[in-house]
Amino acid sequence: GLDYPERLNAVTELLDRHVADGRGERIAIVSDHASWSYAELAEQVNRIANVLTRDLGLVPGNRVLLRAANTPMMVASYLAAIKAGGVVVATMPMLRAGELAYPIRKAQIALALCDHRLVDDLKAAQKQAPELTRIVTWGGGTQGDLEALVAQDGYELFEAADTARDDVCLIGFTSGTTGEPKGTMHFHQDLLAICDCYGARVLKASPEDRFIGSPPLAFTFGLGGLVLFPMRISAAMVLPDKVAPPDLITAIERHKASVCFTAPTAYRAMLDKLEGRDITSLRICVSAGENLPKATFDAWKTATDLPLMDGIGATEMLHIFIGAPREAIRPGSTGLPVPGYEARIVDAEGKEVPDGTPGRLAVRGPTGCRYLADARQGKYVEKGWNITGDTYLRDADGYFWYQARSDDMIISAGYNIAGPEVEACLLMHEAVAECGVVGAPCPDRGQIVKAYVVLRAGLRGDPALVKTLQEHVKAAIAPYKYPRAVEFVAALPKTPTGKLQRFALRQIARG
Ligand code: 3SK
Repeated sequence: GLDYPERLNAVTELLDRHVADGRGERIAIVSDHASWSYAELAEQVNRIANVLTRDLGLVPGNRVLLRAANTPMMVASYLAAIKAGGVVVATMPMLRAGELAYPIRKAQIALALCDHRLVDDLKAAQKQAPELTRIVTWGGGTQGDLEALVAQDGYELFEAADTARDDVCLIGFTSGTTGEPKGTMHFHQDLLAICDCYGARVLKASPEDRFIGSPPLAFTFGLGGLVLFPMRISAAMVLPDKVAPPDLITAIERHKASVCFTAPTAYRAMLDKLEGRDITSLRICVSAGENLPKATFDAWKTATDLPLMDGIGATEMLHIFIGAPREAIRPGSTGLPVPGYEARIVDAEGKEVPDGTPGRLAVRGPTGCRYLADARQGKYVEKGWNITGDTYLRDADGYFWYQARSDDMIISAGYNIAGPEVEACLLMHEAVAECGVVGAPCPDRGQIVKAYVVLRAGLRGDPALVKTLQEHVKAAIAPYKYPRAVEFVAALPKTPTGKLQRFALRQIARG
């Protein structure tokens, strides 16, 4: 069962227990530059926790923004904030000032730890979010940076904050669809529960495994797959500098990684580059973040003899809640509810529909779902059931089969991109009179962001203007959101009241 003690700090269980029980010499983190044992990681965590509490005034319950790529310092900072009783808000490295301001304001974050290479956008965000009063950087060799602070005498030991199992320890922000992002709150016990449900019952990795993958730790898919699952079993996490394919292949080869967490797009991209490479160290490949087409499953199986373990998770639930252990995979299906979770298919009124009927996927389990001060709680969570944005059907054997996205979210190469956000950005360009942004099918990325643009009178669309608009988006919001396709049109489909009909645009985009 999952009956964790009432007083629980997740970091004690995930990290300090290994050191206390004699596993301190095991490798915890391998990067391209260094390797840290569990004992070394535990000490670094203690040092940062001391800085947070003694130098930066953190008290339990305070939120801490983290901004970095997947590096050992990011992992240590994440664990330190939680060990000190703080609440982590990790942000995607690619987010720009405007996108960073929202979580800072919403979660009332006063303190940030940041890789020095990413600090400019965070400083710029302070103008819109004055709540953020202190940024401490690392890696820049500047006075007062984190490395200098952690080196202080007497900082090597730190007693974990006496937190309760249901104290919040992280807030994961979803990418908003039509509205603003939602902050999903997770407890200390949730960090263990995903390991003891999905990790232990579906993934079934071993302490000798070396975990690698591409999702940022700010996306809880990455946090679980690259940090929490290996830590629970004292396995190693591999955090190379470059994880986008084909670099991921090089990193797997170099570090002899055996468990990989990434999105179908990355598996497809790796397939094209496997010739002459040796990735035989791999034994478990998890695919999530977007729908896994059967063709991708088949191609990966043919090329590597490994089945892709498909899964669907949600920031709301922290991690994967439907998937199948290797021996029970049915190619093309996402799988079965992860032990500990329940899933069902409901109609528009929330009533369960018969097997074989498509409907909205609803899920309930030990790790979800509480939004941070959000009236949408009532819309998306009913009697503990989280209503997802995906349309699925369940077959007579209880397997779940993906049908489509139910809302306006575009999922491209594993990234969730809200069409309305890209529209808002395009509309800021002087050439654009109106626009609609939807997902268009793409064999490699699942979907791409496609913009239909009505230009201002007198202007003509040409490839140079396409490029200009793309650059405009890349400069204003996270670059992965830019429209890879732009089509100039005379008018957009509208309702009689003048509202954009995105479903009609989606049909056009599907061709
Ligand atoms: O399937 C997803 O998109 C997901 C979201 C959050 C955490 C984990 C996963 C797999």
